[in-house]
Amino acid sequence: MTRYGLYVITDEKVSGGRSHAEIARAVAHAGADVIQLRDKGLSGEELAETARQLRAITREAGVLLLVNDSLEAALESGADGVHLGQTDLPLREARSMAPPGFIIGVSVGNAEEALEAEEEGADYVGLGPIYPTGSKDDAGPACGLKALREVKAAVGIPVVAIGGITKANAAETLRNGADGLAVISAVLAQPDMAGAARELAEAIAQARPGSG
Ligand code: TZP
Ligand code: MG
Repeated sequence: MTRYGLYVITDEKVSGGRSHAEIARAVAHAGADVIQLRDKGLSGEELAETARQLRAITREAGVLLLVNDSLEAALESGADGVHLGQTDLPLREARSMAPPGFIIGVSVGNAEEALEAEEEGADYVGLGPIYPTGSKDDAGPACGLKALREVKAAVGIPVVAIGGITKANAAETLRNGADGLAVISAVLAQPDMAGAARELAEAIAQARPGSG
């Protein structure tokens, strides 16, 4: 099964201007299992071009590349998959346009949405914000660990937790059902992004010994 362990989302504002490619280069060999390219300010062509750069970096490192929002940019760049929100392209439509094995993740806010995503063919769900976050203006209130346990109990596909995750709460988040931890500021807001990624990857490995 795909391993979502440490899932790093790129954001050039939170990184203090360091580019998507710089972020990817820093974390690709520092324990990231997945890199998601996320930039709501780029045009479709700019997003596809940036995704192509990240494809080269992630392929060489053996890291999964997902593109946020845009199935087109994901397909054009040869990314491993796409991450869709509740208001993006409907999952069934995306699935019908994607090649076999293409990963589709969906953001959910509760168990009901998670179940629906699973039934429609999502490969994983992203649940959040688990904790308060400053990295997404419209993230809404934190849903907490109870919602994480409920989502984990509702679906059989992997659950990626997002929002306010740090090395301090990583173990607790995994204990409450997360299969992967998606982070922005815990890695990108640090001067040493590679070091921060390594510390998080280590926290994840320690919290689930033997889980590969
Ligand atoms: N979706 C829900 S919370 C969030 C996104 C993209 C932001 C997560 O950023 P951080 O800095 O890891 O809290
Ligand atoms: Mg989206």
